[in-house]
Amino acid sequence: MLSFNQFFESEKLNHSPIFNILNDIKNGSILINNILLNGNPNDLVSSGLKNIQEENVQKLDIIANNILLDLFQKNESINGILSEENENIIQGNKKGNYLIAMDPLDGSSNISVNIPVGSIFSIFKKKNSGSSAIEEDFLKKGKDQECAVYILYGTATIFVIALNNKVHGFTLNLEKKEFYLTYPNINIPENGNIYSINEGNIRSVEKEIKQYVNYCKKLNNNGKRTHTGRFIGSLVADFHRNMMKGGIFIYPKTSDKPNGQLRLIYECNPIALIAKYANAKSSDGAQNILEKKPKTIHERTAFIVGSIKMVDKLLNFYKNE
Ligand code: AFP
Repeated sequence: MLSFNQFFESEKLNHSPIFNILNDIKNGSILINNILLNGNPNDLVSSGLKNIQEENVQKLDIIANNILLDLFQKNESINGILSEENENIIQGNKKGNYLIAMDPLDGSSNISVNIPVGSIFSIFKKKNSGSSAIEEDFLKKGKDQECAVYILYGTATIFVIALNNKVHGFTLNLEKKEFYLTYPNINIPENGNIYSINEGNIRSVEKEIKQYVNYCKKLNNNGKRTHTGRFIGSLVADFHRNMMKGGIFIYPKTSDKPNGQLRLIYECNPIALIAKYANAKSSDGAQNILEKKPKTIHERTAFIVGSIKMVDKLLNFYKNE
């Protein structure tokens, strides 16, 4: 089984700036994983602070953010960083020509109850190097991403990457402190039977979402369910399960969150790129996620992602007005 380094050697990418960035992400995730595994859960939660989206900040959110920012700011290829935890963009090396947008610890409200969390990264090129990063540099369509990564800190720790039209998964060997290629060329089944949505919101979502959820609840001729509902509340974990088994994840607009809950640039775009390279599909109900041009760096969006046939089935409800 190829190690992380051997894989990039085999792809002849081991001397590329992108490899150095991925290596930083890998090292950062190993440090975060160590804290998650060895920390006292009570020390990891609730800093008493709110982030710029007015959400409670768990202590590990801050720790994870600092670990990653520290690594990225030492990387000469990285010009600027956008993080869920920081209102403004963080400067890197003026001469670098890469930008990173990240959610350092997604699903962090789950930490105290021992449920999987994740880190999400979007990596893309800056138009012109030699100048400091500005917000405008980050307002790119998701299709312009060079590479996307998430790490799932679950029963095992898995590093999933979308690069050069392919998706690969690496599993962390804790003894060797190294990731190994365990899931080469991941393809999301074109159909599945898992639907993931927070049904607590069902009364405040668009009628098309209600129609789709009702469709998922239909029984077959033998009176058995046709679909199964699964919602962890950690995007990375919900998406990963659906990617491996076939399914759809939906976080729609709700009446109290008219733009949806999830952030376009550093949550939805990287997951959408991974979905695309694994032959799946994403949308906000009206538009492909990867075609959306963000207007602000912390913009939210409705998010539908998963097996092609399931996403198409849902989108058909929008077409049949
Ligand atoms: P936290 O990072 O605050 O736990 O939020 C997680 C998340 O951004 C995403 O991972 C989940 O899919 C979604 O929010 C869950 O939101 P609801 O609690 O509204 O269902």
